[in-house]
Amino acid sequence: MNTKSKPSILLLYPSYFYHPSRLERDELKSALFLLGSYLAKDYPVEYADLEISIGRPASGVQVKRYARKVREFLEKRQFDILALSCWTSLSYQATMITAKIARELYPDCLIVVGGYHPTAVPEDFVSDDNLFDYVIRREGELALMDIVEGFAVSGRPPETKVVVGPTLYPDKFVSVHWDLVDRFIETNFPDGIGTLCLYLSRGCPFACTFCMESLKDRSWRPYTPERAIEEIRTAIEHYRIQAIAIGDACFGVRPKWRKKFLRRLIDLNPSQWILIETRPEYLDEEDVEVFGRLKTEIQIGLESCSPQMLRIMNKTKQPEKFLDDFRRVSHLLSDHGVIHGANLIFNHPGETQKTLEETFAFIDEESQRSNSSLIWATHGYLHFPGSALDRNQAHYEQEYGAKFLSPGWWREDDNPFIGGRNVIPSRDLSGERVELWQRMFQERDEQLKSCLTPQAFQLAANTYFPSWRNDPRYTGF
Ligand code: B12
Ligand code: SF4
Repeated sequence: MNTKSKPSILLLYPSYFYHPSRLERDELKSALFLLGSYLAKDYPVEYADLEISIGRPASGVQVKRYARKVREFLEKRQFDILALSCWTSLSYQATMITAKIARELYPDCLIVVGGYHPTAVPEDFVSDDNLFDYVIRREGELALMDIVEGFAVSGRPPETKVVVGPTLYPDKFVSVHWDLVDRFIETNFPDGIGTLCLYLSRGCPFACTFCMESLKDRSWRPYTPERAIEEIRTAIEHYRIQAIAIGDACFGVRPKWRKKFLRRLIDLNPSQWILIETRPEYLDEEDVEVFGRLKTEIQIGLESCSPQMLRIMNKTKQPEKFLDDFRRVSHLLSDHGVIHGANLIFNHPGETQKTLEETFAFIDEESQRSNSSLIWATHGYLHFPGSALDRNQAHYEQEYGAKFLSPGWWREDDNPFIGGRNVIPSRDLSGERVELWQRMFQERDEQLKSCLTPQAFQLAANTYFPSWRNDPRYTGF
């Protein structure tokens, strides 16, 4: 039995492998420092992020070097509980390597894992050698606190326990405990943080087929608008930050909440950029006017402009209205000079040439407008275990001829970004035609550039389209 009544916890994000280097690193892993903030009021906690301190290995040799560095890192630490965040399935390889090294070095320590991947596939962490002591599904705060509190009495359980973390309600939401990350930031980001992601609410009432969010509690649970503003204010005061991203799964679901929050945001008048991702039906003219008065960038999870695909994705039951709402909001945002992105997922199972043509017809119509602030952000479909689509794979295979060519891709030693995308969306888009959407998008390069305002063009070149930096209209970062 362990005698420690105040066990120390090492909260660790293990990194992920083969991540495309053009994508920026998240300087602070918000879910992890929220978990840490919850525990730090009662227990000694260290926050660590190996993506930042070691890096993202991108070859077999680099993975070996990564493992060596993890060992050196862990050898220098003292902790009773190692809490690993396998936040996305893409971190599975790094999580397993880190857990194995920790177990070798510290056979008696408690190893806990949580995040979206353990929520979806808990059995990936259950093995005969009981490498992990606890696998926490869904939200982690209450479950982890329970484990930490029980550690003195229970020590390591005889075999791996899978625990469903209870939902955290707003009366238990904690504020960021900045002491937890102060040293980390000073060491790794002496010039300040580019973007800090804050969560002002939890839960999303929707259940899109490709998204993992619906595996957690779907009830929408916000801070009060007053407290939400307080979180932003403290973050801004605490660090030199260029942008605050509101990372909510579904921002501003209740109009009354949204209005109050946005009015208070105007009063706060932050000089930093405020980045918000939401759905088109959750924005109206009044909201857009507020955005126009602040430095805001809005991301809209549109996913497709084909009504049929929106239905297949379960994005909405009324796709025509959804697209109309988007068009209306996008025009308002452009009229107020607010830069906004529309996120699109191409090649979701069920995609065909016809649905691609529908999407591009919509894009063509929108790019007829001049002085637009709308940037199209495109992504190829990435297949995540545990999503509704994954659970109903057979339906997509039979109905559309979809093929999932790398089952269990996250467990392989190869590049998970390739394995996860190794999906044939339909009988119509197999073979070389899998890349049809990229060709169709590329053909529109000039038209997509020329409809933008100079500001939107610069931002698009800096963030999404590196090749646009060779364009004479580009003036630099
Ligand atoms: C905000 C967000 C981001 C932000 C993250 C900002 C930041 N600095 O942390 C940004 C935009 C940068 C981002 C990036 C990416 N994201 Co993202 N993101 C989200 C989003 C929208 C919201 C997450 C949320 O609600 N968090 C609120 C907090 C409170 O909840 P939480 O994160 O789930 O954390 C709780 C639990 O997971 C658990 N937990 C987490 N870690 C641990 C560890 C332990 C020990 C324990 C006990 C518990 C535990 O406890 C936490 C607190 O309750 C989700 C979902 C969505 N709607 O799209 C996707 C989502 C998480 N993202 C996803 C992906 C794939 C990515 C990227 C890989 C995209 C890419 N191609 O680059 C990157 C990876 C970034 C990284 N470093 O790992 C996927 C993950 C799917 C999967 N199974 O892997 C999601 C689920 C979207 C989807 N497709 O379904 N993302
Ligand atoms: S994609 Fe957005 S709207 Fe759909 S379930 Fe996920 S968080 Fe909710």
